Amino acid sequence: MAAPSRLLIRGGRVVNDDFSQAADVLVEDGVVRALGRDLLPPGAAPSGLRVLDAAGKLVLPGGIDTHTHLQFPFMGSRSIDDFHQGTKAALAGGTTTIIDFAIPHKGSSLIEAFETWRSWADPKVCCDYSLHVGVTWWSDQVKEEMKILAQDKGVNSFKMFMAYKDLYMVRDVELYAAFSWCKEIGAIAQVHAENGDLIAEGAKKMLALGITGPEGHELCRPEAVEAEATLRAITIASAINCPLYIVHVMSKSAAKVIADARREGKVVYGEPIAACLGTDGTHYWNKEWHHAAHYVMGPPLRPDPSTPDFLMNLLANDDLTTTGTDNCTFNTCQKALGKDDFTKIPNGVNGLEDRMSVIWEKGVHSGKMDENRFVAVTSTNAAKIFNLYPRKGRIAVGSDADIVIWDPKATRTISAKTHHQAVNFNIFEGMVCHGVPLVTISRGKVVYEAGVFNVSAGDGKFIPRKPFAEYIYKRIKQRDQSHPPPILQTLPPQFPSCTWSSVPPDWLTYQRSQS
Ligand code: URQ
Ligand code: ZN
Ligand code: ZN
Repeated sequence: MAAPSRLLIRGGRVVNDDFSQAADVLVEDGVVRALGRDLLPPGAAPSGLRVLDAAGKLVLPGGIDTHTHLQFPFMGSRSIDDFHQGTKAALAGGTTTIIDFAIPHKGSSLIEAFETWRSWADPKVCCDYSLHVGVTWWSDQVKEEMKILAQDKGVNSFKMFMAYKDLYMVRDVELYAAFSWCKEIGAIAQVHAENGDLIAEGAKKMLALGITGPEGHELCRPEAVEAEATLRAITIASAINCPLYIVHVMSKSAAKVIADARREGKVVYGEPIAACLGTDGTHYWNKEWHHAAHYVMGPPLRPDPSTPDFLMNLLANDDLTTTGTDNCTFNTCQKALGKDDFTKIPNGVNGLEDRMSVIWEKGVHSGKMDENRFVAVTSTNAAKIFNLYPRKGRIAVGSDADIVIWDPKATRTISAKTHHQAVNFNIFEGMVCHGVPLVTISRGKVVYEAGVFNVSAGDGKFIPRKPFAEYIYKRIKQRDQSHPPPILQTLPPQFPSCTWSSVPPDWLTYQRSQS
């Protein structure tokens, strides 16, 4: 029997980031057609219309996971959750859009990487997806390809790595050039903020001391290594008035740097992930090697047990803005690549299926944030920053019908024994969470209901994102007009009429020669 093309979600409380209302939601041809009380007269049952009872439940915009790595070739392996099973698990957890990363090796084409990831994802995704692209080296070719990706391929976010020395890491002068170019093409600059040189030296020191276990992973890159790079990235970006997005904010120190910058008026966003909001780095000292190894990711989870609570408080008060998962999962046998040397443990943890429930439990059920803030941090803010709004991130007439019927009172116990992800470990094992998705709807189709999937590989679509997201660039453009970035104010005389991006990177050398 053909699935009904129309849905009526009746009797629920519709929750958007700005307000909640008792309302029915009428869905047709994949989009929200109407929102209001008693949309269907009692007793009426038009053909082709399926009625979903949401009485006593919440009706939320589908979650947007801003940070995943499905079937990612990394550290001598490939992450075990692929674009099929990983996106099914996302739907089971109430996430209806993911943003993954196409990451080229140093010296190789960004566009080729983008096309490769598209070829992996398009035939397999069960939910909608988009792609950030990594900038792992710098040249005129990289500049040209970023412009093409932004103008023609629907990429408006580029991630620069300050860590992974010799693999992905770029230097400050390249960050400076890449940030400048992101601004020129209307993209948002993302950074992995850790000092890669200090990590390399720290790792050598740990191994020389005979510390080869997972605890060495955190010991070699303490919070200060993350906080220093966070401040450095913010300093470079704000000197040129480029919007900045710090991915996987894992520590109190880095979060404080971001909070201070935002309070100074800088355009910077911080993305904590489910892992650091729900658990901590004390697991690195677990006596079971495999248990400790499954928490290894970069930046590491922090052993300070007050970290999740602290980060959730900053997320609740808008010092931190979005949430992702950095889902990059490896089975125990894959993690064992590093059994004698922690630097060889493939980095990455799970979170894709559990993000929404973990944040509801630790954020809303705890009383730190309300339901509207929950929607903001799990969906709407990401949609606005990455220029998906209001197609995604809101329940409104004309928006995609990406909707979750959410039971705020029900609980579920997280376990690798019952999760839908491929990975054989769950960093939230045993956690009891209030906040359970009962029904997930993806572009108007009921794809997950009462634990049963109704979705096929390839049902998800790639969602292109245009540059110059208004949410960001309205402010940036106004700032450029009303008070240009400090670095432009002190431009040397021979650059009288240059535009920002034509300032050559060696201008820094010039400045030094003048001082
Ligand atoms: O750094 C990242 O975000 C990628 C390479 C995944 N690995 C990780 O541990 N975060
Ligand atoms: Zn990273
Ligand atoms: Zn990542």
